[in-house]
Amino acid sequence: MWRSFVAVFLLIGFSSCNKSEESPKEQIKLWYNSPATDWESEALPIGNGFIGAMFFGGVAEEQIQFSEGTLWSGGPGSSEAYNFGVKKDAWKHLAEVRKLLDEGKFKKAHNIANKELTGFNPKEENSLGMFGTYGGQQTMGDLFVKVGHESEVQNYKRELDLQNAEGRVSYTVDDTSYERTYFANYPSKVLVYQFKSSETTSYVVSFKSPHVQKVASFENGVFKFEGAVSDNNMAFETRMKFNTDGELTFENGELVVSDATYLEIFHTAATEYLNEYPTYKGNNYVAQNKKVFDAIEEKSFAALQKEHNTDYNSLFQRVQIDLGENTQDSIPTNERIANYASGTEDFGLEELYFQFGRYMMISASRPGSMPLNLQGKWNNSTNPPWANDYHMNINQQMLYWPAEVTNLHECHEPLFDYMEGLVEPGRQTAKEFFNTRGWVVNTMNNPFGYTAPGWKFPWGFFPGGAAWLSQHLWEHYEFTQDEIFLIETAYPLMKEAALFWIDYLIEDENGYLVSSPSYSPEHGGISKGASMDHQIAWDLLNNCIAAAEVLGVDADFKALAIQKRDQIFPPAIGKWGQLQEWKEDVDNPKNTHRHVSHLYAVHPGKQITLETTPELAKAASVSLNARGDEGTGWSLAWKVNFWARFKDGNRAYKLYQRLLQPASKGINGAGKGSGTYPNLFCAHPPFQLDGNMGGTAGMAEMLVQSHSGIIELLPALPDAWKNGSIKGLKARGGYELALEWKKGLLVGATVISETGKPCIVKYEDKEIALQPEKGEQISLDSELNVSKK
Ligand code: FUC
Repeated sequence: MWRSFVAVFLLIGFSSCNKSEESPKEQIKLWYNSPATDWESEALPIGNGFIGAMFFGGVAEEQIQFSEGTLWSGGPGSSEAYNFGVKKDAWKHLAEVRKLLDEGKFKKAHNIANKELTGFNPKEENSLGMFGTYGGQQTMGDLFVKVGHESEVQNYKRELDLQNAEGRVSYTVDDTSYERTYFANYPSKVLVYQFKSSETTSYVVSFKSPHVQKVASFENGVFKFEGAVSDNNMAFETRMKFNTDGELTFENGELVVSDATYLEIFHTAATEYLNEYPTYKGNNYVAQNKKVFDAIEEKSFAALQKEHNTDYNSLFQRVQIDLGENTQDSIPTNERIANYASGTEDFGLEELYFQFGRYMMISASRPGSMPLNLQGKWNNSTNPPWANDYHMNINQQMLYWPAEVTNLHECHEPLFDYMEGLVEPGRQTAKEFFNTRGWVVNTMNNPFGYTAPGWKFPWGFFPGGAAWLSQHLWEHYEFTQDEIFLIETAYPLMKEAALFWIDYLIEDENGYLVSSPSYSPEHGGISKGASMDHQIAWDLLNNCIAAAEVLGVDADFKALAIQKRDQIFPPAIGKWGQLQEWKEDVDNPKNTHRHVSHLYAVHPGKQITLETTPELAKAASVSLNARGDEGTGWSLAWKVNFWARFKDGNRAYKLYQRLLQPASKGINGAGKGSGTYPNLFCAHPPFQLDGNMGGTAGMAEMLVQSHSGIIELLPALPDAWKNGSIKGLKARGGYELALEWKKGLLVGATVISETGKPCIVKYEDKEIALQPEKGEQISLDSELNVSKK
């Protein structure tokens, strides 16, 4: 048996083995010595959870583009025909499709499914964008600030400081120095932009929006723009308050500021959107903005900056990472990325990438906000790629992979709020398309309750969406041990998502439960058993069973869930030793498709582990090898996580390095090549934040794993990370960890227990069982002996 316990019962003790606690990295910055010319790959992001803004740092003219997460085209206001994609009684075609699949008539089955089991999207009704009444997330507009000086500058620097969550631009013209500071304050719900100069300067400020202008005014130092999205009439307002020692005049829609040594702009925005089915409107956005501005009436730039820094650092500083000598900080980030690709060792860049993911999470997902979407909250388009929506067949979940393990559990909340809003429309989808109980969502989801399958079967039909999302509920509980959350929020949603699977799975000829019809995400064709569906259903039922046990409720449901879980068609090994993607053994060993859905059981699931199911794990690695080491941004990031779970640190690191490879822009700015843009945005291409988040999570997965119920230290440490430390990562069961390693070996670790539950800590072949008190900190040495009580 691989488990050999060294049981130790402990009292209190504290010592941090982590040197980075005493000497935090001086520089956690992205920086450049020229302004951005391209939004997607060069401009830098700030955000306060609600609003995401990108600044270019232009010298003669600054451009600050922004979008607010709720501003969308499409939905109920865009057409009377909008009905959440639901086709009434579509389920009546299920029996025929299932029969055809049983008879092996896949083409016929596909044709019916593609016609009848896809969502309704009356595109012709819509004038904006390619997604019809489904809509798309919208930019709100751009703020332009013309600066009255020569454009010949010296000492130009543009930076994003992740320690303070501040953007800065600085340069000199002749003997005058210019400095700008930008930050996005969550508690006060404002973005703040400050322009300073050592001599007086003039500015011309204008605002442009692609949306319908209803009212634009300037009164008492406040500019207000009220507008509406043209197709659905969704109303919004953005406000800016100006504070300066110069003179302010408003002419021809522009604000002229003269003789100023400083200009400060306090900026907010809101829309009438409400996450309430079925109308999704009713927020008093004008009153909301007024309240925000009333509350900052007495707050100075410095006070807002301090408030922001305190708020941000209460989250950001929880994790510190040190992967080795950091020698490249003095080189601009774009050059660092290029140098890294040509072999320069740059642990600082890797740390920066890790922390950038956390920065983006804090900047775009805070309680009360919409959840992260494909681009976080950063979108400069009215017709963004994939509608900049909530994609549930990998992307949305990946966006939140780092939330718990990197100690940002509060940032997970917007996803749960959004999920609660999906339940009612998701029940309709379950009823009309599948004739089941429960709630379900498919691949594409907007903020207007679109939970139906997408309008084409191969990419749109994915009933696993709600169950996969439900994993996040359970994980949040596992990491935080928050039983109130489990009782009030997580369990009801999980259970209802499970009801869908209990009803949808059907018995095959051998008595196994299978998902029919099903489609392995975006990788065809139609099947009577896509492995991912089975693994997701297994995971959800398994988590429901665990939740019912923790809560001591629902004995009957628990018994049913156990029976159903164990009857699901199990992961199968196919003819070339691969883990089968479908119940049918038809995997093509030459296929390198980006989705590796049948490995869900390895990550983010836990049905397959090296220790508990070694043969399946081997088969999964055969499949992963066949898929190769290339892929789109998020695909590369997923592979980092897979190899980490296979405890192959060097392979995970290889994929991670591939993720950081410079992504160039193709002709006319179209994306070309996956990897990382100069602004650290992950290129699918185009920019998708999921790859960033998957990369950050993958790094954590290389250093700590706890999915198997054991806290494993350095499970997949690559040879390249010889000496390092990390402090603040979380483990399931309610633990916070610090660890240090030298020459590739653990030097020591600290385990802080938040709840006082016993745990097992593992390093290589050593294990120790700990019984900490609540709040206790236990230090372990390299042999896992307790070194400090
Ligand atoms: C999934 C992927 C695509 C893209 C889209 C947003 O459907 O298959 O590659 O990332 O989401």
